[in-house]
Amino acid sequence: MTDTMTGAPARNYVGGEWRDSTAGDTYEKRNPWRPSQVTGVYPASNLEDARVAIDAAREAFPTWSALPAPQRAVYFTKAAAAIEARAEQVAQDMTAEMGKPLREARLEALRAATILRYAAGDAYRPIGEQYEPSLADQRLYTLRRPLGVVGLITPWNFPIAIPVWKLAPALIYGNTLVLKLGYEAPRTGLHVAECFADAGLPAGVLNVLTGAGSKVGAEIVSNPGVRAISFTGSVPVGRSVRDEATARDCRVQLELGGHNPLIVAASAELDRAVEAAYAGAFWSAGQKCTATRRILVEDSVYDAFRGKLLARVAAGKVGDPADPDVEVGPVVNEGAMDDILGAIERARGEGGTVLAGGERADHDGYLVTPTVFEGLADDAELSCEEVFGPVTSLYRYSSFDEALDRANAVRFGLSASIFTRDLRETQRFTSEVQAGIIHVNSQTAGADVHVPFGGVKGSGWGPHEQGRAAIEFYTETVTVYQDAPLA
Ligand code: UN1
Repeated sequence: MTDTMTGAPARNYVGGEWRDSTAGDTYEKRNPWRPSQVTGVYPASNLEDARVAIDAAREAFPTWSALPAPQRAVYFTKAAAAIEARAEQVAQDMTAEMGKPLREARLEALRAATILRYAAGDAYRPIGEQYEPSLADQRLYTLRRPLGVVGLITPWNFPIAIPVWKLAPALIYGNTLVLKLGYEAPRTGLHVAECFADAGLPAGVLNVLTGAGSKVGAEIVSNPGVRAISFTGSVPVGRSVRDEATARDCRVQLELGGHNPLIVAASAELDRAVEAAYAGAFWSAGQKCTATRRILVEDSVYDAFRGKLLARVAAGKVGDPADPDVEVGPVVNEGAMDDILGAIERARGEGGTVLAGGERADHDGYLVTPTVFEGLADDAELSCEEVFGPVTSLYRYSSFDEALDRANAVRFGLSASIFTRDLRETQRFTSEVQAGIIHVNSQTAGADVHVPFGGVKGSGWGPHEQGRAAIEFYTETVTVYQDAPLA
């Protein structure tokens, strides 16, 4: 096994050891901005690797779950400090392996440390409720207990924030786990394993595997030792994980796609709305499930907004994601680029007009230029299906009711945003828009670490993630009737 660009081990972390895949298979990861550059060679883990990792987690569970939570938290604060100390390296590795612009990668690396610090605090929060007993000399209460071994299947697009926002609550409540990293961003996630290893986390509590979801994921889904699975990724894979795992009574949580609307009302602060539209649609090259896919603009300000947005796109800094000024870099790989370019072509065929972008940049990197469509019908593919790239569309509306109906007319419901100064519109939007994450006068993407995150309708399944919501998924509640002995 070779080492990564940064010299850190490129191995699985299982049972407290750095291990190659049992079969010795590897895969090469390349830089999406410089496809000839190999950023690392990683274990192509298989079913057996997943089995060994699950067994290690099972073995570690009794001791870890018996440890008082405040003692578990000590590892979190140490790991958080370790991530902060190497945040710049994490960010640079993230940029090199999956193309997220460095300015966003830096924030994400620090976000991971903040999540760990928040979760450490959960060690001191209640894990049950006390009730009035119906009988004398009785104590009646609930307790939240860990589940056992949990499986985390994570994507490449937030390669440190999402693994950490799943593993932090899982571990603080006393579970042990197997974490499958996104195929396209193994190095970034391995930093987390190294930071916990440096913190002295007991062996087997956290097991981290690289490789393809079709192998590692399949074992996590079918292995009876795994009590719960949290998955973030595509709709078809998520559904098959859910269907297979729930059939064996495994608990499942899914975070899937979105088709997130941004409404710009006549009273909006247009310049702020333009900034939010640009950031929401194009940062991380639109590869966020919270990205802005549709921009609905009220008639009277449509032309003004359109002009300002196109000027902002023209002024945007697009190119090498390692340049800290660059706002939009490449998409993750060639296949993703081809899919996006294919969707753009189909949208043209459906009568859409490209106002900006719409093509591959003149560079070896997999860069699709920030693309704005106009004139697409509400039932066009781009108006309702998630195309995971820097592509958004403008729509004109004439009444608030119409905007809300059209915003809601997709199968997804992850995030939604409105720019308005009108309190009635704000109140109706927050009550009626079908989305789990609602923004007023801010962009559709982004997630604070201490509040719930998750969608409604086709965007998710099971309890939401993060903040106090996470306890729902990673614990089970038992009710205790505790009667005192008679003598
Ligand atoms: C964010 O908007 O900062 O995969 C987080 C995704 C989401 C996370 C979005 N699950 O894009």
